[in-house]
Order: sequence, then C-alpha cells, then structure tokens
Amino acid sequence: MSDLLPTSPLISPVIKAGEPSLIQSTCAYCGVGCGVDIGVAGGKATSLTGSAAHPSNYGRLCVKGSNLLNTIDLTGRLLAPEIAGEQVSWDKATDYVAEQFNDIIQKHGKDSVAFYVSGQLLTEDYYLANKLMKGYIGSGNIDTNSRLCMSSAVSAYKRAFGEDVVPCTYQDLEQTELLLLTGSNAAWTHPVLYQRIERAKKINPAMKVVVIDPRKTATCELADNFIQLKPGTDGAFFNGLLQFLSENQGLDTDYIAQYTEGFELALATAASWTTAKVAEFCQVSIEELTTVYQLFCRSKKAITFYSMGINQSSSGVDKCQSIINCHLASGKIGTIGNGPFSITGQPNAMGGREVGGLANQLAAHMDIDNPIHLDKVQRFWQSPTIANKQGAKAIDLFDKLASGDIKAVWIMATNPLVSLPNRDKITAALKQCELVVVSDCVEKNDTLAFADVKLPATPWLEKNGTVTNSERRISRQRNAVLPAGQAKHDWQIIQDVATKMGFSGFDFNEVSDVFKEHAQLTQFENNGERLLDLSGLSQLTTKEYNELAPIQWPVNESYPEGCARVYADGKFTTPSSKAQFIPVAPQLPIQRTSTKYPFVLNSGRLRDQWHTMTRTGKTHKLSAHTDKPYLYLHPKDAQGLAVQNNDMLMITASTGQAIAHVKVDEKQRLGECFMPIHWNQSYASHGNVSDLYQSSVDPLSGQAESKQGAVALRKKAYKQYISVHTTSSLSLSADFWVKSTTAYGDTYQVALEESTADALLWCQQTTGLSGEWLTFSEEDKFYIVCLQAGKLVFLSYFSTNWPEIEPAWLEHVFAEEKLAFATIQSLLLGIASDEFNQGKQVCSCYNVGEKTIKIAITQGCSSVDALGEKLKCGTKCGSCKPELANLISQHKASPIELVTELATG
Ligand SMILES: Nc1nc2c(c(=O)[nH]1)N[C@H]1C(S)=C(S)[C@@H](COP(=O)(O)OP(=O)(O)OC[C@H]3O[C@@H](n4cnc5c(=O)[nH]c(N)nc54)[C@H](O)[C@@H]3O)O[C@H]1N2
Ligand SMILES: Nc1nc2c(c(=O)[nH]1)N[C@H]1C(S)=C(S)[C@@H](COP(=O)(O)OP(=O)(O)OC[C@H]3O[C@@H](n4cnc5c(=O)[nH]c(N)nc54)[C@H](O)[C@@H]3O)O[C@H]1N2
Ligand code: SF4
Ligand SMILES: [Mo]
Repeated sequence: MSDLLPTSPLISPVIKAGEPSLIQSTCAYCGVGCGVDIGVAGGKATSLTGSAAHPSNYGRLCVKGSNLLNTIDLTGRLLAPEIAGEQVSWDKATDYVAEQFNDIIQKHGKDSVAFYVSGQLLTEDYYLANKLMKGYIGSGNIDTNSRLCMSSAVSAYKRAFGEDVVPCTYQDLEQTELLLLTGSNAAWTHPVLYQRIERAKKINPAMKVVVIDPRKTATCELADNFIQLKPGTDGAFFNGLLQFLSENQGLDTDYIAQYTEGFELALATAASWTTAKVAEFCQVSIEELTTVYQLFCRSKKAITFYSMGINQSSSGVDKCQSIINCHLASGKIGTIGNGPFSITGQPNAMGGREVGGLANQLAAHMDIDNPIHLDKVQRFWQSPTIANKQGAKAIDLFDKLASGDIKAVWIMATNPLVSLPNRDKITAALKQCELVVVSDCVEKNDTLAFADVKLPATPWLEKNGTVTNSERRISRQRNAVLPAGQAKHDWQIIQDVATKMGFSGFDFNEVSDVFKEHAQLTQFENNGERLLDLSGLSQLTTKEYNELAPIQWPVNESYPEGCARVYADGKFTTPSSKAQFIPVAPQLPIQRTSTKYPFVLNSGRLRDQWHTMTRTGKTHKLSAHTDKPYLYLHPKDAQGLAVQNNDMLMITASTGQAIAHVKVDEKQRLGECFMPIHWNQSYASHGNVSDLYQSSVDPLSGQAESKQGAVALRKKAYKQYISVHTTSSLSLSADFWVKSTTAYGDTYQVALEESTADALLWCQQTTGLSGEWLTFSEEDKFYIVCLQAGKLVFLSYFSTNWPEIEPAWLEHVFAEEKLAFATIQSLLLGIASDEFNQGKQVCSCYNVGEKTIKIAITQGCSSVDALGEKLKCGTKCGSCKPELANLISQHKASPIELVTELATG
C-alpha cells in the first residue's frame, strides 16, 4: 500500500504581485478540499490544474473542480451595495445595517436579531460573524446552512467522544479492509475521494466495498455488496450489526472495558434487533445482511463512511451514534483503516464547526451551556457581553422570523429559500421580517429577491483565507485576482458593520490577524481539554500564513507538523476520558406516506451541479449532463401512473407542489422517487424540491429530515410544448419553464396550458429580437428560426409533445457564422444530421454522448479503459467513470438488441 502515501514534499507558493504566477489554492466546492494550482497572467486567472502535492487530491480534480474557471465571469455578479434596490456607497450601506441592527436591539433586545451563515464562508469570515453575534451583540442567534448538512454528525461525535472530532483520515480509506458507504453517493458528491478508493481497491483487490442506499447510485459501481434498504432504517441496520458482533465474537471486550462507558445498555437496547428482524424492518434479505455483518465482524479494519442519507433525518444523531457504537464495540477506531467517518459536504463546514458557527456552540469547541467556557471566551475576547444560552437553530430561526420574535436577519453565503424545507414558510418569514440583509456574490437568487440590503461579497478566486476539509486539514484558499467592482471580503464586511455598531474588538488589518486570533482562542487555557488546538499556528507571521501548507489539526507542541491520527491512545475528550456508548431505539421518518401522499420522496445531488446553481448553472460544461430536474421513478410506478420518460408529473406534498419531467429508473425502489436539490426559481418555474418537504427535525441536532418526504404524483399534461434555444435573454411568461445554459446561450423547455394562437408572434414578443424570421409548420407543429446577418440567434420548436433536438447539432449550427441554405432547411424540419446524433452527454470534459459510447461498446469496448482509449471519455477528471461502467454492464451483453434500438430510435 505504500505507493498510496505521499512522497513529494508539498509546495507552498507565495502569492507574488508580479506576473505571470502560479497560485496554490483550494477548490471552492466540496469538503474533499482539493488543492488547485491557478495560473495568473495580466491580473486574470488563465489556467487551473489539481495541485500535484496536495494531500487531498494529489493532482486530481473532479468535473466541478476542473471547470472552476468556467464559472468566474462577471455576468450576474453583485458588484455594488444596494439598499431597497438602489445602489449606495459601502459607507452608507454599512451605516444603515449597523444603525438598523442597533436600533432593533435597543427596542426589542439582543435576541431580536440573527445571522444565518454558511459553510461556504472561510474560517476567518465565520470566526468574526460568530464573535460579533455571541461576544458583542450577546445572542446565540447565529446558525448556518451546515445545520442542514452535518449538525447530526456533530451532535453524535460530541455525545460519543466529548468533542466534535472526526477520527479518520483519507489515507484510512485507502488502507482499510472494508468500507461501508452509507447514505453517500460519493461517486458524484466526493468524486476525488471516490477515485482514491477506486485506486486503492485496484491495488488491493481484497478490499471490500459495501454501499447502503435506497437507490442504486453511481457509487454502487465499486460495491461488492449493495444493501438497498427501506429509507430511514439505518439505525436498525447498525443496531443489528452491534447485536451480530456480540453473538459472533466480533466484540473487542478489552477496548470496551478500557476505553468506553455505557456498553451494556447500548447492547441491551440493540439485543432485540436480530438479523431476521432487521431484514424485515429494512426490507432486505437475511442473506445480504448476514454477508455484510460477517464482513464487518471478520475484517480487522473497517471504515463506515456516512453522509446525508444518515444525517438528514429526524433521528440523524441516533443513526450516527448507532454507527459509532459498532466501531467502539469492535475497537475499530483510532487505528489505521478504522473508524466512523462522517464526510462533510461544504468546502468549509468543518471550519464553521471549529469557530462555533452553530447556535448551540460557543467558539473553539467550547460550550455555550458551560459557565467556565463562557467566562474563558469572554475574557479572551475582552468582550462587553457573551451569549449565555443556545440561539435559534435554522428551522426555529426562520419560525421566529415568521412570528416576529426575530426582526432582523443577516444572511451570508447561503440561499435558504431554496435549501430550507417548506419554501412557502420561509417565503412568509422573509416577507414579514423587518430587515433582511444578504451578503452574496450574485446579483439575483431566490433569497436576494427578499433582501432589503444587498452586500457584494468576493467569491472564490478573489477571497483569501482558510478552509478545513473532512479530515481536519486546514488549507489556504488564496486570492488570485483582485476583487471585482466594489466587492469586499465577508470578514471585512462584518468588521465594518461591527465597528459601526460601536464595537472595538474588530480592528484587524489583515485576514492573517483574524486567523491568528482564532488559533489563539483554541490555545487559550486549553490545558489539553480540547483536541482542537492550533497553538502551533497562533503566532504565524503574515508571510508564514500566506505560505501555510495544508496541515491537519491538532497543531501544537506535541504535533508541530499537525496530527493525522487522533484517539490512538483510547483517551477521549469526555470528563472520564472514555468514549460513550448511547443506546439507540431506531425511529422511522416523521414524514410518512399515506393514501393521500403515497410516494416516498428522496432528494440529493447530481454529478455536475452544485447546490442552488449560482455558479455551476452558469456554464454549459456543467449543464449538459442533466439539463432539467427530473423525477426519477421505478418503471412499475411509471406504468401505474401511465407515464413514460419525459412526460410531466405534478408532485404534491402537504407543503407545496413541483412539476418535473419523468425519468424512468429501475434503480429506485418501488413506491419511491428521487428529485435533485439544485433547481430553483432562477432556473425553473416549478423545480424546487424544498417546496415538498415539511420542516421535521431531529430533536437534538435540529437537522431537517430532507431525505424522506411524502408526495402524491399525478400526470400533468399541457396543450403545447416548446423547445426554445436563444443567444439572448428572454422575457418569458409561461405556465411551465425550465432553463439550462448552453454554449450559445440558453435553452428553455416551455409548456403552455393553452396553445398560443400565433407561434411566431409569441417568439417575437418573448425575445424582442429583430432579424430574419423563418417559419415552417406541419399539422400542430411549428418550427421557427431567427437569423441575424445569416447567423442563427434563435430557434424554437412547438409541438403537442416535447420536441427532441440533438444538443450537439444545435451547438454546431449556432456556432456557424453564416448558415447554409441546406442547414436552414434541416433546422426548419428539425432533422439533425447523423454525425451529431450523440445522445445525452456523459463525459463533460470531452463532450462524449451516450449514443456514441453505446456504439463503441457494441463494437467491442468492454472496459472503461478501452472506452477511454477510443473516445477519450473518462480520461480527464474521471467523474463519469461510474456511468461508463454502468453503460458497459447494461449494453455489452446484448449487442444485437442494442443495434436494433439505435437503428429504430
Ligand atoms: N456534485 C455535487 N457534489 C456535492 C454537492 C453538490 O451540490 N453537488 N454538495 C456537497 C454537500 S454540501 C454535501 S452535504 C454532500 C452530500 O453528499 P451525499 O450525502 O453523498 O449526497 P446526497 O445526494 O445528498 O445523498 C446521498 C445519498 O443518500 C441516500 N439516502 C436517502 N435516504 C437514505 C436512507 O434512509 N439511508 C441511506 N443509507 N441512504 C439514504 C440518497 O439516495 C443519496 O444517494 O455533497 C457535497 N458534494
Ligand atoms: N431537500 C433537500 N434540501 C437540502 C439538502 C438535501 O439534500 N435535500 N441538502 C442541504 C445541504 S447538505 C446543504 S449544504 C444546503 C445548501 O444550500 P445553500 O447553502 O442554500 O446553497 P448554495 O447554492 O451553496 O448557496 C450559497 C449562496 O452563497 C453565495 N456565495 C458563494 N460563495 C460566497 C461567498 O464567499 N460569500 C458570500 N457572501 N456568498 C457566497 C452563492 O452565490 C449562493 O447564493 O442545502 C440543504 N438543503
Ligand atoms: S472532489 Fe471535486 S468538488 Fe470536491 S474539492 Fe475536489 S475538485 Fe472540488
Ligand atoms: Mo451540505
């Protein structure tokens, strides 16, 4: 295994004013925290590659990371502060925010204001936001979108280990014997880690991978075993494992006796969860369960890798605990290749946890309910006050906005209208709130529509600070270009407002000073009580900070170079130094199906989009893989609803409605459907999944149950369906629409309840374009193009079904400077030439479509490598490799059938 370990020393280039230069930074997206090398010339970023020496990725990047530079153009950026829609100076904007906050606090008390922040902030931004709210305003009302993401994992680690500490590293994933991935679609959501796992498994074929998920995801391509369990039943699965361990000599009794407490009760509670009972409860076979339980029992090393399918649950803390219980009971923790590994989603969810950005934390892993900690933090800050009780967690915070208990909110780097459950409730809360301040980088998103004050923040590439990844590794996110327009760094905006509110603890000259103060607080009177100790970084000079190489905490006298392995000595951060077992009584989801809402609604991520699409939605490179929010549905359910691929479904929940295209998908369980989280009102009229979830939360963590909703499905038909392709923006009024970015502009799928009387007029009014308009009609179909000086600028097809057009062909014709007569003819007939008949894009890096890949498979490419050799697909970022493998397994067996399919359709 030694060739998996890092050998090359890490470069830590200095940011130089001169040019051209190479700046080492960190990817803007997921919690893997990949290093990126950015080439800069003439004040602009000109190239981007994975940092070869960064210990998260060793040079690899996934498709989102490799496309970072395609998302940085200034279109749609918020570049100046605004009050009530009018541009104002920074001075005026920060005066106004400070005055309004002070005024509301004076009239209604400190708990009448709140911050709702985000794991996309850097640690320094986060630290100051927390300091201002808890130490100066004196309220606990600061919470973060990480509440929706990993607050259950935090609560469980805290309860079990005494501190929120992730006890594993990425190398453990490569050095384990058994990897259980549960509630994680890592192939799409943590792709570089997935590729590291894939490589480790290639090198060590004895390594086993088990995937536990109600859906058969792309991640299953690596799985030796797949447990397709009933949603929400993981607590029973892991209770069953605990019981199995006790019956099959799987316990490490020495470890239990020496290093843990509470085992007897935890086991007694799990005792009734026999394999047979678990099989029935989770709706999987006894054989499948036994195989996986035996694997865990027999493997000396095992990692459970868990993410949103576990955390986003009304009993998420207990589910995390049921996993931790199994690792403690078998002593599979604190050593190489072992441990319960919660994988974080956002780039800096971990940094937020370190500074105390959640309403139930204080700062630097100190507790808001502990008077000694309160005293410590207040003395360190020398602050006028300190919040002495927990603040409102995300869902409560918005409830309090709605009830008027909280009158002002400052939202930073998150889009709650799209991401919090029950969108109607969030809308009502923001409408009713006296003052909504939003710091964001974009001009428009669903939440900004409710902002009284908009503050332009610097995004990735312009901002500068640190982030912590899923394995406790702090990396620098370095600025490579100057802030655009009047944008300011989030920490500076907070500093300006705090100072104008009259507070003195915010006079930092540089971002490195903020980091140092945070590091000093982790050190302050720590005395070994908290593992989070950055004392080794607390005296960094600005130069050292700028050159800081990635490092895993703790960083202190004992571990000056950082520390990969924690809890190796079996000593935990609890008062007794022992890890805590907690008995778990498995609960089913709060949102239940009924005759009215008979389908379980699952939600999550797609490979190429990031959250609410404010960045990834901007580039055609990331939009081509999936251009609309499908509802994925089992073939039998589709049959029952009399729908086929691309038909429309009305999705109704007790909270609201959405409308989506159908994708028939045998990878779903019967009676369950899946919808991606990304689409919102900036991209679709009815595509936001948050309309469909109730705000049911875990009682301990407050994390929302965002994976198991209950919905009714009904076929939805329109009179007219229009496929629109345009180089300029539209003023669209339609009953249904969804938009996607293309190489030439935008494409829209539009549907109308009543057919438009005059299709040409509709196009002309919607576009406002003048040019040469050409039309062709055939029964109830209309084909309309608009040319300007012979160049195609607009194209639309009207039909009574969704018109299908080959995207690769459109890209080609829109790029032509002057269209040939024959091309115009084929456009008006809607018939693409065969060479463009590629099908849905699979490889975003080399733009290789599904049909091309299927043909190569039938011609004998029987491995992902062979496809790569022939078509290049999968050879750059590798994110599509699981899909390529899936296509091979689907199509290599039946070449004759496939050829017929291609010939007929
Ligand atoms: N491409 C992409 N990558 C991302 C992001 C993104 O937006 N796009 N976001 C990042 C963020 S912030 C996060 S939090 C992570 C999330 O990373 P993941 O947690 O891997 O992503 P999800 O798709 O939300 O959900 C994971 C899986 O949980 C499954 N699941 C649902 N219910 C259950 C259940 O009851 N039990 C089990 N065992 N599984 C269940 C779903 O079917 C889904 O496949 O991704 C990060 N990476
Ligand atoms: N049903 C359902 N709901 C979910 C989930 C699910 O799986 N299912 N997942 C949940 C999870 S895990 C997460 S993490 C959330 C994510 O949900 P959100 O946090 O709401 O999504 P983002 O699109 O990341 O929002 C980030 C916003 O901040 C802006 N921004 C980006 N960088 C910066 C910056 O540096 N400074 C400032 N000031 N602004 C910036 C972006 O333009 C964008 O508007 O969604 C949650 N909601
Ligand atoms: S896996 Fe992809 S999105 Fe995540 S940090 Fe690495 S390059 Fe960025
Ligand atoms: Mo997340």
